[in-house]
Amino acid sequence: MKRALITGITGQDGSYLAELLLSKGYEVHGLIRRSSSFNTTRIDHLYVDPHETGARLFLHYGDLSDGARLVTLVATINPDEVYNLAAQSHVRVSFDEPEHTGDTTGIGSIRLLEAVRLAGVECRYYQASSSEMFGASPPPQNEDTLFYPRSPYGAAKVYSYWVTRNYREAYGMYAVNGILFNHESPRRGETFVTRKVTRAVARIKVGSERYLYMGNLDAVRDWGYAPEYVEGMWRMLQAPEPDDYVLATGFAFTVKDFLVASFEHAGLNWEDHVRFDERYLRPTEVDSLIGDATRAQTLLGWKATVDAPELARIMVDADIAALGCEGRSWIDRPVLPAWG
Ligand code: NDP
Ligand code: GDR
Repeated sequence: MKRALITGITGQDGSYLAELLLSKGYEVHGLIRRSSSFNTTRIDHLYVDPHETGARLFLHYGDLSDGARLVTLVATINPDEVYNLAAQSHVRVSFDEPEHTGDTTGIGSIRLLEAVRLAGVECRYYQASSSEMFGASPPPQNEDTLFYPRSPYGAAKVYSYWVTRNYREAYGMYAVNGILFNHESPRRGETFVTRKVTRAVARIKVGSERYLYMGNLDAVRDWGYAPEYVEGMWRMLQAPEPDDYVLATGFAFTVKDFLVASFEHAGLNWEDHVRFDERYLRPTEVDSLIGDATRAQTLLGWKATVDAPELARIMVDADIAALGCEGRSWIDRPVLPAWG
């Protein structure tokens, strides 16, 4: 049985990746942060009491800021695959907390790489790199596009990208960067733009909210569907040789396009409800990200199939369905459609 360690298992991608690896028969170990309230809602439905026979998901307290803990965990778990998904992942927040973002999203990666090296474990390592590294470089962006980050988050991800490549070259580690463009789902964090919109649409639809306050509606993004992207992560670690890959749909939509699609799907007129608030602007914006995933398609056979308008429909439907169950855990909720 293969063993995987996932940092960031309580996040959007971590939860889908854990599901995928469990379905493939892996034993899955996840790093979770100690929190004063429960932070495992996205994975509660996967959890089996470890006292029961057949449990294959195990959670361990730890933090990317604690290097010694990472060494102990990697040495004890002895994983075949390590997926480093943990990060302070919000671009706007990285301007408010630049030092913390650098420590987690940047230095955190080298702590984990060092843990793998010091523990002497033979494993394959995945680094969650980001299209935000391209920043101001014009689209379409691929693996050869110059990095020009526009936020402390983007700069921290560039650092993580290069240390991952450096450990591959310096120590012969099987270490890869997945350069993923925006990917969303009903499990997306509530303060990222797509989920903020679809959650507000649901609330406006049932009359519990009237206005949605937004920042820059002109930004162009290449939005895909998260479950397809975690499949791409796994494929990267199954390739014969380590390499870096872009995952993207190749299609461009503005924030306004996503707004319109979401409101229309719920039978609402967006102009009646959307207001501007400069608080959501960023000191430097990334204007346009459109990915070229040819390498992943050619070498991994990976291709995105869900585009932004379909994503908007999936997420609006899920948020409307979830409104009836607020305050209840994933496991108690009525069964959602397959994508839920
Ligand atoms: P989320 O913000 O949903 O999840 C982030 C995860 O990291 C959470 O599990 C969080 O724990 C954990 N985490 C944060 N700080 C620490 C820390 N100091 N130590 C340990 N764990 C920590 O992100 P996504 O799932 O959307 O993204 C996964 C990764 O992929 C991130 O690295 C992100 O930057 C990157 N990425 C995401 C893209 C996207 O469109 N979603 C695109 C490209 C890259 P907790 O639940 O306790 O907060
Ligand atoms: P992004 O995602 O910055 O691309 O990073 P986000 O959804 O936060 O913003 C996308 C675009 O929407 C504009 N925008 C707003 N954004 C937010 N959050 N809230 C608003 O009210 C709002 N109004 C307009 C933003 O200015 C931006 O242009 C995501 C994260 O998941 C990163 O971790 C990941 O690396 C990148 O995607 C690829």
